[in-house]
Amino acid sequence: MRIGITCYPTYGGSGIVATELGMELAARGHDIHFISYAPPIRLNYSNDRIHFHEVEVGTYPLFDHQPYTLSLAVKMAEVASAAQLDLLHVHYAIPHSVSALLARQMAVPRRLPFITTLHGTDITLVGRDRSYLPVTRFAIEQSDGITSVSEYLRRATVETFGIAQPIEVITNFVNCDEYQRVADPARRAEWAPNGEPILMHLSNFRPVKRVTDVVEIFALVREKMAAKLVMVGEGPDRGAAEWLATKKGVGKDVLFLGKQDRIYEMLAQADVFLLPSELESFGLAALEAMACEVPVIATNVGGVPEVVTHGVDGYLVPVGDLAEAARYAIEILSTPGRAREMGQKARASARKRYCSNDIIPRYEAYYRGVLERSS
Ligand code: GMT
Repeated sequence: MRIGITCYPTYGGSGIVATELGMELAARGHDIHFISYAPPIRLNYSNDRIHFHEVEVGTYPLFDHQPYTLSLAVKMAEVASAAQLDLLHVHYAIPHSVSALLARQMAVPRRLPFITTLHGTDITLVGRDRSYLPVTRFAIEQSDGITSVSEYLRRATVETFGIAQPIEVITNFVNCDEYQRVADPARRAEWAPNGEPILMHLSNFRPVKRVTDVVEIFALVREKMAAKLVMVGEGPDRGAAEWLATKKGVGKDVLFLGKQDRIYEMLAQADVFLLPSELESFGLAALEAMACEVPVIATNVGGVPEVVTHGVDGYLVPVGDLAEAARYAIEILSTPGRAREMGQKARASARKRYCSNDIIPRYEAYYRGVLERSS
């Protein structure tokens, strides 16, 4: 198939899922055309079936805000025609599904079906904003196919938007060959020179991630035992987290690495992964940690309970319950063999349900169904 994929190219779960999906599809022989304003962060061009088309947004003094939605629609229609795309697959409804809807109409008489994959905040936060809700609902309803990354998000979409069309749950996935526990003693020694256990967090440091909670939890752990915290990622709340680490007196035990490539190499060195988010429709970073045999302590929100099984491969706590999260971290880290045992169960669970080898064929089958229905 020839597939156009649109996503946010920046540091965020939806862009990462879209990029990994495109690369996996290319490896399976499909031609993939990414259409966005910049190359997605995890994209590599090792396969010549991968193409990138930049959306250029013209500037004009009249515009305070450039109309990206329109430029994207035009580029989608152009690429669809030039590359003879079979379908468009947009990740994150706002505004991508609106652009795809316009592109489909511009492509007439060619049929250009589009699929919208819902990722989370496009429904749970941004999509609820009344300045976006009606147009987002309209574009989702007009989609030729709708998927969501968790059962929770499917339900939330039906409740918030009253969507009547079927929504297929195709979960997020991880490449189980890349994401493995490969020890890197040199890196561990660099982060934890005295053999301290390593707690880790990975996100885009947006308010919804509650990264200051990560630091608070770590400070409680540090009251009881030696440990290090490795913070991977970048975003608006990084400064607040750094300041809090210093204020709590644990600054020298917290490393902020910023954006990183090959994050599986880092996750594989962690002993506990912390994800105390306000909300997660899925929690991709938790899954990536699990595949690397890292037990996860996360908040009991959204789709996270579909991924992490409390007491088996991690622990779930109420949002803001820092003491409970710290208690679980201390239990895991101070009980001999506990981190390894839970970590192995975490990987087993990830392998059983979320390996890309099993999930990508579900997307392929879904595409085929949409094409059959649209012909
Ligand atoms: O988490 C973010 O802030 C980014 C956001 C996105 O759309 O880029 O992530 C959402 O999509 C991810 C991939 O499907 C999910 O794993 C995240 O749980 C979801 N984030 C939220 O629901 C807050």
